[in-house]
Amino acid sequence: MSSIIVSAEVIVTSPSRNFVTLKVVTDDGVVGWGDATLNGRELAVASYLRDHVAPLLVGKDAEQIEDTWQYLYKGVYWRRGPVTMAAIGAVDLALWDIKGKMLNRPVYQLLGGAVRTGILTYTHATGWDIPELLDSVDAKRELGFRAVRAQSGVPGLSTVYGVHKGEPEYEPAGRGARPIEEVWDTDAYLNHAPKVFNAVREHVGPELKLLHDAHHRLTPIEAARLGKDLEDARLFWLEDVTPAENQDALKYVREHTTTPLAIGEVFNSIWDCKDIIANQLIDYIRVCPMHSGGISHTKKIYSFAELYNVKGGPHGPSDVSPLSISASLNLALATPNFGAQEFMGYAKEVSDVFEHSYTFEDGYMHPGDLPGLGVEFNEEAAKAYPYTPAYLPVARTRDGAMTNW
Ligand code: KDG
Ligand code: MG
Repeated sequence: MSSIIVSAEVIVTSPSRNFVTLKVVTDDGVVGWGDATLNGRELAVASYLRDHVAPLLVGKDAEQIEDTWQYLYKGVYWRRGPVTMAAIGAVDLALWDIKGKMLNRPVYQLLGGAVRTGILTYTHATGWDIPELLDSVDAKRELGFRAVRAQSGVPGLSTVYGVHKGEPEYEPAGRGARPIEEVWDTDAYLNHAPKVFNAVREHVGPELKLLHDAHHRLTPIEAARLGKDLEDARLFWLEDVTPAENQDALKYVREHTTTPLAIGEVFNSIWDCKDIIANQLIDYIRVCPMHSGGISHTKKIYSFAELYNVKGGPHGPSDVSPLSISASLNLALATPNFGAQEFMGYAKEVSDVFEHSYTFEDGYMHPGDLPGLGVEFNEEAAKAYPYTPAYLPVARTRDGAMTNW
């Protein structure tokens, strides 16, 4: 069987939100799909792939996944960064999809086979006030989730990351030519969050795994205080307590709290997280396989993390496509040091365009047993949803200064 790449095409579509998809075809007609969605900067990755990567792929052997990875990483000279690594990630996903289809095996079998029967999965609960949040947590438990991320409104703020505005699923990116501006108040948040989590823990009892995302907004000492104040609620993890670029910041947080820490959804490579892993400053590494160079590179990050008792806890927002979710699940199923997969779910139109084989049952996801990644992109259905500009919000403190959203 021959596997020479004859075409690589980029498709941007917007079934409820924007997704960038890479289609790679071999001379034997095997089609591999990769996700390349970078929320709010979709067209940058689309151009990178279309203008600079696709022409290099044509003529290469699709079976040489690692060599292609090295070619695109080392060959670019300008290494790393979200755009480059998402583009390499998309190629990597497509090539694993092709290899699985050629060998008639799901990707997790090619990664060493399953080490567990299912993947613990958490989803999001949101509420403007505590009663609304408790209802939302109950609704997620009724769906079967054993792990739930809770985000609540903050008194005095009219918008808060993670709290929805009426739509069934939380979607922060707003369609339009400019990002919306939000106001943020750290003191109000820090005063309120412990009350929220004490109420949630009291309501759900000891077993439900609870998570929370501080979304990069705190200084190290504020983060340490939050970690301490949430200890009674026994979180599964507290996420992104400080901005991720400063890996040393977590040293101060770690010294003050036993609340488990997770970070890394904005990391793109092992170089971004090697120190916090080796210094055991986190418990879960949040890299999304597509954003961090694909299955091939994320597997290396997980293996490195295994040495230090750090587990995978990948980013799985609705702003990466089901192809990324499936890649993540295939890798998770074959990874011994794995914690939990994030899964927000999608609007109905997304499933029309991305036909997927992964399943959720009783708190656990499974990638399914179709050959490859188990997700087929429906090109006809996608045509009904043209790209629409959309941006993540930006945030300012009460005095008008820009802050982290
Ligand atoms: O595009 C940005 C979102 O993916 C991010 O805000 C979601 O923090 C997030 C999470 O943990 O899902
Ligand atoms: Mg997050």
